[in-house]
Amino acid sequence: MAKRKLTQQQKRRVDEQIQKRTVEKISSPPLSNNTQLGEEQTGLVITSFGKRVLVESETGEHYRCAIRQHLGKLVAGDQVIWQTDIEEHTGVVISVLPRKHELSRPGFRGQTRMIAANIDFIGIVMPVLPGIHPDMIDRYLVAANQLDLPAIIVINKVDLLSGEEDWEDIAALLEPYAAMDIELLPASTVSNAGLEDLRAFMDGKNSVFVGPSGAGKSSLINALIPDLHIRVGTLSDATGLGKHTTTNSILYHLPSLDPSKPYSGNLIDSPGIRQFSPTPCSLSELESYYPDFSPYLGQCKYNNCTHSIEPHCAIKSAVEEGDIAVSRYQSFQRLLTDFKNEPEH
Ligand SMILES: Nc1nc2c(ncn2[C@@H]2O[C@H](COP(=O)(O)OP(=O)(O)OP(=O)(O)O)[C@@H](O)[C@H]2O)c(=O)[nH]1
Ligand SMILES: [Mg+2]
Ligand SMILES: [Zn+2]
Repeated sequence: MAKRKLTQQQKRRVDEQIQKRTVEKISSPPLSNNTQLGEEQTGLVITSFGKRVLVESETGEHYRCAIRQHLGKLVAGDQVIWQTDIEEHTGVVISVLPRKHELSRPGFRGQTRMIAANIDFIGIVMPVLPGIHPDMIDRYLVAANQLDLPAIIVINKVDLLSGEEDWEDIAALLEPYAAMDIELLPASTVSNAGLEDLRAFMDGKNSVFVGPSGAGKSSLINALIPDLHIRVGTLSDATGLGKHTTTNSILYHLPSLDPSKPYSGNLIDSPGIRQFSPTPCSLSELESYYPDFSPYLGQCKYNNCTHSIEPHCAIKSAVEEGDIAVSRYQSFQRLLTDFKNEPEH
């Protein structure tokens, strides 16, 4: 978008808004002193907005909670200790239980943006239109490997495929994942294809859906959980891409398949992003996250081979022979370059 100069009137309005927010921040009530707070109890973070979180109590009620300053950022899936505050349905989070897993991505100015905590399964959602992005899939797979979490690839919007030929093109892109035994699940919220399998797959797990904006993550969750009405987005006419409808990660309970239990597993909806980056790591660590490279590792001429410009490289030969997919090789090289520009954490 072309840069526009703000008119004097617009500038004044922006200044007024900033001032209003600052006044709101300063005048928001301080945390009550301890005597007014209820008993300490455990809770589950449903979502976080700014400096507050929505916490679900053990009895299933929701409380808007402030967070003790030293705790840092919380995210959907966090287990916390909290106390009720005097105002109805408010509270204060006083500590966070150690996270089993946290999925995050680099944000602005070197900060980390949390996506979800305590998950045990990642659903990478990719739409057949505008297209499957192997590069993004590979980045999420590296993150899943870093966390030692299983991942599946949900190929959404298969109702938009017009015939066998369309599917053949997609199947070719997905070939490397099938060869690595990664579960591929074609789905559609229009024809309901694959939804039963997906639901069965996630039963009893704490899952997160990740993927580009407009992939249909929120739509899938609406389709999987009856009576849920999460806002879903429109797609840009020009590009067919989504418009970043979901802005915060939000946790939903999966209704139980067993009527004696209220729910069976949780599913976190996350905001679509343009490009995901796993945590930077060393060359050898990255190699270990590419299982399709493993038969060829240790066979290059140089033992610190980056498989890019070096002669007699076994990985490059395998790519030339068609034994390693070009897309996998390219995503590996892109990650190496990204990691070089951004040192290890
Ligand atoms: N044809 C078709 N359209 C779908 C399907 N699933 C979702 N859509 C449409 O895709 C658009 C985007 O869906 P969302 O569910 O908002 O996508 P999202 O991944 O949550 O996007 P963000 O929240 O921006 O990350 C909406 O217009 C949906 O109606 C599907 O299976 N088939
Ligand atoms: Mg969404
Ligand atoms: Zn090499």
